[in-house]
Amino acid sequence: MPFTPAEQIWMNGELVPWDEARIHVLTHSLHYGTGVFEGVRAYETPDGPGVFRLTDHMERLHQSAKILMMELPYSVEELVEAVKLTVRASGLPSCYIRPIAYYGYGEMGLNTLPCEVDVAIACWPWGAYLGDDAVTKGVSMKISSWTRHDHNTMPPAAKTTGNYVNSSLAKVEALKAGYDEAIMLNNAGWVSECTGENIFVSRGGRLITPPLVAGALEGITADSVMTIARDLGIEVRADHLTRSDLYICDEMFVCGTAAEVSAVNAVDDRTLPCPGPFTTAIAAEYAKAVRGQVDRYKDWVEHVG
Ligand code: PPE
Repeated sequence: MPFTPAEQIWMNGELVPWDEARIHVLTHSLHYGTGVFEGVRAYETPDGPGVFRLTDHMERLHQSAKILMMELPYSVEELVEAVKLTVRASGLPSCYIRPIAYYGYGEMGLNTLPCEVDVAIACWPWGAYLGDDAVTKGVSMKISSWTRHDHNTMPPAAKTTGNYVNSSLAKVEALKAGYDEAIMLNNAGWVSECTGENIFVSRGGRLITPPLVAGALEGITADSVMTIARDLGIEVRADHLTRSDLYICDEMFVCGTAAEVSAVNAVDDRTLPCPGPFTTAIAAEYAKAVRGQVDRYKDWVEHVG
């Protein structure tokens, strides 16, 4: 990831120089994948950087921690303030923000209950996640040979670091095979999500996205997209999708904080119309909403002050 770092990273309540934000090699979560994290974006606005749905992201971090029985040492409000401080201190007009909570140094073994919880927040400029052409030309997808983990193995509702082994396996497989991104099916064969995005398809004039029971993360971007779509007069519903539904859909897009709204031009080499009309309209409205340019969505943007 070639990036220009911010000067400082927030660690356990203090801003420390970027190069000094280090952890011990026996950090518990490094060994067992037991960290929880978020991905958030701040956008440039006339009133300074605005963080998109920051409180919702910090609430989800708390929910991930709760599923893991991890006690976060900071409240949602304190984390919101810490993110704002980190972005302000970076001086960056826009950036990607990575809050992470993890079991630190001092204990080993699978019992996490005695472990100290450390929290860090970093930010850096991060461009188009699936490539600069993702909105206009679209990206290609491969149905992964890897199955999405399910609710009784690695709960998808918890954004744990360990969950992303599954995503990395699928992502690397797709890239090595010449595709841009992977789609994962769950154990029952239903479409769940991509390695780092939720999925939407259009068929018969309405948008369909897999339900959370299919193993998708409850995406904050997906929630914003559903609101935007409905406000644009587009019907949206959650329903199970098969891989064939993806091959024959009228259009498809994926969305996430990092990927924003990215069009899909093919699934397993079956070409799709791209970008479709819903994708174009929703991507344009989303791009305005995150920058505080749409009155009805102004509350989604939390300025860093
Ligand atoms: N599913 C997965 C598996 C996922 O990782 C993300 C976000 C989403 C759906 C969309 O969630 P939301 O951001 O709330 O709309 N993926 C994050 C991590 C990307 C990374 O490479 O790291 C992100 O987009 O920040």
